[in-house]
Amino acid sequence: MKSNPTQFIQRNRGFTLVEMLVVIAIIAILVSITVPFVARAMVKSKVATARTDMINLKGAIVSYQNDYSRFPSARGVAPNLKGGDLTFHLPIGRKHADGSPQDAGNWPNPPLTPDNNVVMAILMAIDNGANKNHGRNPKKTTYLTPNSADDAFSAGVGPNGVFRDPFGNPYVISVDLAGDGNVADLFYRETGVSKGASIGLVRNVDNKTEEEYVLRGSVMIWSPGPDRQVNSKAGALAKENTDNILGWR
Ligand SMILES: [Ca+2]
Ligand SMILES: [Ca+2]
Repeated sequence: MKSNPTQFIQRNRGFTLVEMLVVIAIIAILVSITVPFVARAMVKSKVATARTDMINLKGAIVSYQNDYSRFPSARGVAPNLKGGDLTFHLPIGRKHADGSPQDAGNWPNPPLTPDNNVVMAILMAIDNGANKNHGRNPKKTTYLTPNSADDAFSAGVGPNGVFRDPFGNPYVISVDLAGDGNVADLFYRETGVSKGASIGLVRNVDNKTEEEYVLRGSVMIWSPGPDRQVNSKAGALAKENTDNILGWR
């Protein structure tokens, strides 16, 4: 059977310029819808990873405490909270590896806190720093095996032993060094941060001299979240603190 020459020409004429433009426009619209969705999903996934890290890290600290009847800290370390508790790696007064400040509130005379690599060396049974000669973990028990990172920006334990979340924030850790069943964190204890904010903290009624907010428990772990910043002059649920990732919530 012979084919009709007119039909043949019509079937193979290709796309017109207008048809091509319509297709391109549709693809552009689909991409513009999809990209923010994918970006949000990626942030959500990183937050979930940070939460898992915090659960594992807290579990490791509690296991260490059960074995050694102390928290993983340097020998004879002084508490950096008046109530006797200890915070590691407070972002206040610190900068990220790229030089960007971690506190948008610019707290004057920020308190000094040890890096979280003290805790990590002990929990990972690494012969270094506070755990030199395995002094703080003589049984050499490995309590935690996090991923390692090649730089000071990526998720995992970096070259200097600091444990960071998927946004590049070092995990902030506070422990109930005083052993009174409440743990205070140098940032979240602050009235200006936690008063009136529903973030699972309670006023410490044992502190008669000043108002402070604490967690009932022994360990607090948190991170500044996707924006990689905190604001020491804002409430816990405001400004740069809104996206902070709180391991106890
Ligand atoms: Ca305490
Ligand atoms: Ca934040």
